[in-house]
Amino acid sequence: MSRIRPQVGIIMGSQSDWPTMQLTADILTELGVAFETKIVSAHRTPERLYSYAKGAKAAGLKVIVAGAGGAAHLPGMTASMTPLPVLGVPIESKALKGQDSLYSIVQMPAGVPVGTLAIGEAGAKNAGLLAAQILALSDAALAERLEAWRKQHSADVAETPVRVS
Ligand code: RP5
Repeated sequence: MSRIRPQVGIIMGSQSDWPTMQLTADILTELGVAFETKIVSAHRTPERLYSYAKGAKAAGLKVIVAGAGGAAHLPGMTASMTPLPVLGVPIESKALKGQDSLYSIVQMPAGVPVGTLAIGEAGAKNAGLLAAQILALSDAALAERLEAWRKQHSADVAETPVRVS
């Protein structure tokens, strides 16, 4: 059986990040984009991070989505070791509600960019969409699927609010 080569690498600092990062995986599945998922911690598994980031381009990946919480060094450290675009998802932490994660990811020094998304679920979902949009620049079929997704997304918004109580 032939396996489709993943184009997006979804990495996260911990198993506890998966419920959030699953939303990135879900949107990529919906759009028919091949991806892989790995737990790679900047602090607990630095060697794994080094070999993943250094080998990502040669492995055929085009975009990396990195989710991390707290002292969230994973997206930035990954970006420092790969020429691929890195999208960072700040995980909503318990202590500081993800503000720590956001500030850790967004304040990169000039020269090492990380495309930082919103805290939590919205960020994870948008990271999947943004990764797909990057890939769609050189994939007409994916661009069409994205356009259809957006049309459906708009069509799903009701014009009149419904009373809930
Ligand atoms: C970070 O520490 C992870 O990205 C996670 O968001 C956070 C907490 O990790 P666990 O203690 O739940 O494994 O490295």
